[in-house]
Formats: sequence, C-alpha cells, structure tokens
Amino acid sequence: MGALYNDRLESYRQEIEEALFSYLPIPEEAPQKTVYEVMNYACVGGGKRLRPVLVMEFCRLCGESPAKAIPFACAIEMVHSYSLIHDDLPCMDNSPLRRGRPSAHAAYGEDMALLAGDGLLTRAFEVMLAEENQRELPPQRVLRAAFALADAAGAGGMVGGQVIDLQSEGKSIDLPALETLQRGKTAALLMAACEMGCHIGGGGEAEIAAARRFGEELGLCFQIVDDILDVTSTPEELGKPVGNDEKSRKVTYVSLLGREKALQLAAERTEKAVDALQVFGEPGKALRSLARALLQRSC
Ligand code: GRG
Repeated sequence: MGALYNDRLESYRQEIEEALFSYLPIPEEAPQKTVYEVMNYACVGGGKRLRPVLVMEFCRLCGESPAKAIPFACAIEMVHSYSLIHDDLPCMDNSPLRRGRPSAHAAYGEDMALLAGDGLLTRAFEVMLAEENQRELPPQRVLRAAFALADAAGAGGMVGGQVIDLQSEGKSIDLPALETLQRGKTAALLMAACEMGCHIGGGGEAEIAAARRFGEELGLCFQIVDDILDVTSTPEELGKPVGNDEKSRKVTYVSLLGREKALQLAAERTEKAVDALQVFGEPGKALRSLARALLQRSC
C-alpha cells in the first residue's frame, strides 16, 4: 500500500494486520471451528485497511496514542469484512472473487459465509467493549465509539444503503437518489471510522464534526472511483469481478455522468474533504495526501 500510505500510516496497517490475526484465532478443539476459520479467512490478510487506518490517525490527531485505538480499528475492519462477505452472497451480488481469492461463500459455502458475517459483526462489538478498553480509556470514549459504529452499520446507514441499492436495480434513479444510497452504503462506515478515532482520541465537537465531514466527502469520492474502476480495471488488479454494475443494471456515477465528469466530481469532493481537515492544521498532512492518493487508486 506504499502509494496510499506514508510510513506512519503504513506502520498502522501492519499493526492492524497483527492485531486482527490475534483477535480472530481458530481454536483447534472448538466444535464450531469452521465458522472461526471463515471469519479469519474473510478478514485477516487482505484489503487496504483504509477504515482502521483512519481510526488510528484521527485518534493521533486528537492527541491520544494511536495504539489505544487498535481494538476499535480492528472492530470496524470486522464490520467492513462482514459487509463484503454478505455483499458477495448469491442473494446479493453473487460474486465468486474477493480480495484476489474465492469469496467466503465460494470457498466455504453459503451457510458458513452467512454465519461468519454474523460472527464478525458480533465480534466487533465484543472487541470494542472488552473490559480492558474500559480500564485503559474513559468509558465514555469507548461507548461513543461503539455507538458510532453501530449507528453507521445498521439500517440507518450501511444496511439501509444496501437496501436502497437492491431496490433501485433496473430503475432510473437521479444523482440525488444515488448520493442518498451511497451515503449509506459506502460513506457511512468511512464517516464512522473518522468519528471513532476522534472519540477514542478525546477530540472535541469541532474535531468530530470536521472528521465526519472529511469521512463523508472521502466516502462519496471513494464510491465514484469504485464505479470508475468497475468499468476501467481488471479482476486481476481489483481482486474482484469487474463490469458488475452494468450486468446488474445499476445506476452509477459513471452511467449518470460519464467517466470524465464523474472523475471531476470526485476531484472536487477530494478538495472538500481536504478543506475539512483545516481544524487539525499541519498534523493533518498525511490525511490530505491520503485523500488525494485515493483519487488515483487502482484497486
Ligand atoms: C446484512 C445482507 C446484509 C448486508 C450488509 C452488504 C452490505 C450490508 C452492505 C454493502 C456494503 C458494501 C459492500 C459497500 C461497498 C463499499 C465498497 C466500495 C467496498 C470496498 O471497500 P474497499 O475498497 O475494500 O476498502 P478492501 O478489500 O480494500 O477492504
């Protein structure tokens, strides 16, 4: 991930890899060993780890050691991985490939994939609310971070966005409707990542509001680039099938605006995201670079 992350963010990414591995063990003797195996398969060792990196960096920007944010960073990655498992299921996108290898249901069957998604969603809250976090941090910070994740992941956020997406297939929706959908499906979790970092870091209301604004602009921009990559990239580069949006007759930023205008909108959004970071001053530099690098991402 060298092109996306500077040295500090890259070191967070590596810490996250190690911590995810330790939070998702595969107990040899457990009769339900398979579900642990699928949870581990879907979450450990793959993906850009963008959401957890944001949690840790916003924690640092609010003045707390980023190490304190690791359980929360891992929790949001677990929720993200659950959403990818469920998104790939035959009843959703029916996708055989994820992060460059067979998707969870392709490798382990639909039943185990569904349950592993449920297991990851639940494990996320177990990891955040563990007693040691409540000892090492003011409990208020822990609770506010856990609430932000629950709020973003549920029917008012990511799940709601997915529902609108499914119900919009084959229909002609306009740009405001597409934005409502993507605010839930993609941006909600990125906003939560930024907000959670501020809660753990002890940030004030100005920092939280700025972080949420950054996350929302970044999230919408992220989705525009995702839509562009779906028509310009290859399964080898993306690690997942391409051309899906057209196949499932989905309205996207590209189908509504064309590639050039979609990219222009993403660039404008990126600068709005960068603007939102003003409250963090010079120390926000790594996030400014990250936002601009995400505009150029190839996977
Ligand atoms: C409860 C059935 C059920 C579903 C949960 C599936 C779902 C709700 C929501 C869909 C969320 C989703 C897949 C949104 C798309 C967001 C997106 C662009 C994901 C890809 O994120 P990256 O590029 O992936 O950060 P990596 O692999 O790098 O982590």
